[in-house]
Amino acid sequence: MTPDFERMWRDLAPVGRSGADGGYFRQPFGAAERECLAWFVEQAQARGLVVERDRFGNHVAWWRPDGADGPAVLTGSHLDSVLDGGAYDGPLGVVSALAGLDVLRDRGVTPARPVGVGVFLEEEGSRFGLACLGSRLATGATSWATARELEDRDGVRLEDAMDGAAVGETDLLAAVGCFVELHVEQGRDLVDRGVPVGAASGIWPHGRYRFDFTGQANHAGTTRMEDRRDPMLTYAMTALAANKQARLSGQRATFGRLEVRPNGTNAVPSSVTAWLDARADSSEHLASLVRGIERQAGDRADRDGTRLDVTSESVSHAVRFDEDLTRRVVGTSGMPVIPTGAGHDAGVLATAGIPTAMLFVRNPTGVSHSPAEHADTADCLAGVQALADSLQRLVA
Ligand code: HGY
Ligand code: MN
Ligand code: MN
Repeated sequence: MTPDFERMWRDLAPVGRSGADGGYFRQPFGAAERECLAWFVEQAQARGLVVERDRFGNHVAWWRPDGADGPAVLTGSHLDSVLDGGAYDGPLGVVSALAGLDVLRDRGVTPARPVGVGVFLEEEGSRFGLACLGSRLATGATSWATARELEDRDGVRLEDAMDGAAVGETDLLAAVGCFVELHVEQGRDLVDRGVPVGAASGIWPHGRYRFDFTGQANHAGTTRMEDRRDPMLTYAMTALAANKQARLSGQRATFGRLEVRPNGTNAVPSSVTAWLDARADSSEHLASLVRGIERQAGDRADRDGTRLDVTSESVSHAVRFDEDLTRRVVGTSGMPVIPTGAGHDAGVLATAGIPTAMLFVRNPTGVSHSPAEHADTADCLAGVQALADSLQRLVA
């Protein structure tokens, strides 16, 4: 079977997309993501792969040729998206993995080890707030007791959102010896180097922190400025402080999500909740960045007569990918090995002790978590070949 990457890509592209060139909305246990998973199962079964699912909704499609044994080689990625996301973040790794197996078959390769194509649940954490939720559950990094209580923006608990009927007990990763995830690059490193494919050296530590600013609701017209306890003001100064702290220290800080109560035009808000996404090139720098932002937010809250509460919702530690595995993935390709500030399931599996490596495909826009995210077909096909080359070395 020829690597029909382009047909698979065309089939998947419209699912969960708003309009012909809009962004994607593929939230876990939502209609679009369910449709993507059904598509994945169909593609896997068309290739004679055996699809297994764990109790959380993670899937692995297994290729177990007769006689294949020993630690399995896993590849794959995720199918969920951020709100109004791009087409490639996640799905490129899944489609390329299926196409990569087609290439191996085309080359007459019969793996000596089992080969799996994985699809992890809620990698973005954009519904339940915890990044890489599925792979954290699959590796035990997060317990089910903790995760089941997570709620989405409508107060729906994770346990209630899951279609319990399909809940199984499979420990999908028990037999996995290594994991190679292909992903669209979320930046311009490969573009600036003029190369289509690269490998990852590691992932920056990063975290998500909920800032609750509580003030006093009041009338927008009759309340003098000096009499206000306005949480929106404290939030606004905190957002500016976070931006300045990140710039000065060469790190990353983003407030991209905000909830205002009661969110009325003619009322001083009673409270504002804002989520900080902070990333840094080391755990120490991350901790000091967040501490600095918290301190400035607290000082401002004292001045504004508002109250500040900060909750750490999701922390991902620094990841260095397995150097020996990365060497085998790179082979004689000469591809560059580059760091990333984006989190991935590969980071969770690496942290769980599974030797892990990543391949990146050039993104000419350098933009991600946006409909502008892109990868040229030629580069995607180069990624498929690079993944097939890596897998071929690993399954021998
Ligand atoms: O947020 C991230 O870094 C990843 O795209 N989930
Ligand atoms: Mn991703
Ligand atoms: Mn992402």
